[in-house]
Amino acid sequence: MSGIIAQSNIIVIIGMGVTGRSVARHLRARGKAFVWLDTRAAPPALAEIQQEFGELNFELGELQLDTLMAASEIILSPGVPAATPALRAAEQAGIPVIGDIDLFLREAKAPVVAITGSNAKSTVTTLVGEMAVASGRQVAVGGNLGVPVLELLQEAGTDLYVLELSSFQLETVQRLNADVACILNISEDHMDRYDSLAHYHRAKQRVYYGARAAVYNREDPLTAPPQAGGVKYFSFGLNPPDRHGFGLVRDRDEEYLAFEFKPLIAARRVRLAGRHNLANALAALAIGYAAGLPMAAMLSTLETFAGLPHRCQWVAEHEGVAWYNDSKGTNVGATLAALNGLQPEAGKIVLIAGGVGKGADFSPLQAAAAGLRAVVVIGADGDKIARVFEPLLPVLRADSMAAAVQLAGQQAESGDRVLLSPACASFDMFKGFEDRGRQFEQAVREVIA
Ligand code: UMA
Ligand code: ADP
Repeated sequence: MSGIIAQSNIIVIIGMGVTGRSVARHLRARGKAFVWLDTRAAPPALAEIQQEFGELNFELGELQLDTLMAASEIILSPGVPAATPALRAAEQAGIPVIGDIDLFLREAKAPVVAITGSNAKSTVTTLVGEMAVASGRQVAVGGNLGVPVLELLQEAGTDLYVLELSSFQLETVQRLNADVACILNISEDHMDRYDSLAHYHRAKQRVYYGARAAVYNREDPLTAPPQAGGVKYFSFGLNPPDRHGFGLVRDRDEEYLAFEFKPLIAARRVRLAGRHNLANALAALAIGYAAGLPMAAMLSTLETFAGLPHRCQWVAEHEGVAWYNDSKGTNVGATLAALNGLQPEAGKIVLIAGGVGKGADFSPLQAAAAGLRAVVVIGADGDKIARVFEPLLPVLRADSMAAAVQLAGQQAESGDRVLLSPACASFDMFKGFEDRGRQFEQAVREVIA
């Protein structure tokens, strides 16, 4: 009898990445027993994990239904799809499949601001966090941008959580009940995991479930929240605002960020560069306003926040050519935003793109061709991007970042900009987007030396 009770209390953790480790620490601190699974035969962190956790009950490789069926609860890492057949079977048999976000919500004592979208999540999440700090709040910032949410519970005295959530994390959330929830934008991404844009969109929409206030992008209908009684709605967009809206207005020759037609701050005083970042600034204002942050502190943050590295970051200028690192541009929508954000004159940008395309359709990139002088492609899906531009522009192929930067430098003329914005993930050639961005910056330094 006692054996049966012990078995039914065992929690299964799936994934030995950053999330899985935070879940294991969380459960261990609460004296809970767990079995730890990873679908890979040799997860890269296994040795470190064994050192940290000592004797471990773990299984590697294909998920075994018997193990899943013995669990009281399965805590799934975001990198493993909930649609995996063994997980589906366990769920259908009544075993809850949840993620680290649900575990976090069980213990979080402060209001949660939840931000998702295909692009600009990290920028807006960090900016809202900075606005909260400037407002004197005890804010904890984390989620998909790096610090797993369970680690945030250790920060004593927190009175506001600001979380970046990915569609993968939202898949397992039942009801988020955020104080403020926002979808920034939706464009195709992760098409190797979702069978359609509609499927991806459904995962993103879960951010609004149970929210007290919803913030959405007026110019992107897919971000619109479901209409529910009692929910407060706020919008943002680069067009003039309406009621409960943040947007841009013009007064004489000056453009302003505005709330309901009331100018708040001149656009040129926003430190972030590029029009796409004005949309991000407006989104952060709307989210902060919905969360009750004071306007003055939010506006002064916009004057000082310079953005995150690897997002349209200026790297150097040499012989009239400016070099930009947008390594975080990992899908087509991001690269289009970066190209438009730099407001190119015709034919004055050399683009470096390519990597792991995640099943994307690259043809929308053609819309930016007029602004480009040449394209240098790299990586596994570089050829797919080459085919989009080849009839229109010079396209060159490179097999390393150093070679790509060399070729781009040869193509660029004084007054041009060279932009690394790959529209792809990086794992074919680099450890991640940061590694890709650093290698780009290093290669630029060598080329201009
Ligand atoms: N994996 C397996 N089998 C397993 C477990 C993982 O093959 O059993 C693979 C996954 O397919 C993936 C990798 O291992 O390729 C890591 O997966 P994970 O779920 O263990 O990831 P974590 O290390 O826990 O990191 C996750 C987020 N990663 C993913 O969702 C893939 C991190 O976002 C996030 O910072 C972290 O949790 C903390 O919340 C990264 C990311 O790429 C930056 N996110 C995607 C994006 O932004 O587009 C969604
Ligand atoms: P995420 O966390 O969603 O990946 P980031 O803030 O890291 O978002 O930005 C990723 C990339 O998205 C940037 O490098 C840029 O190319 C692009 N981007 C930034 N702002 C926007 C926007 N408002 N709309 C579309 N793309 C954007």
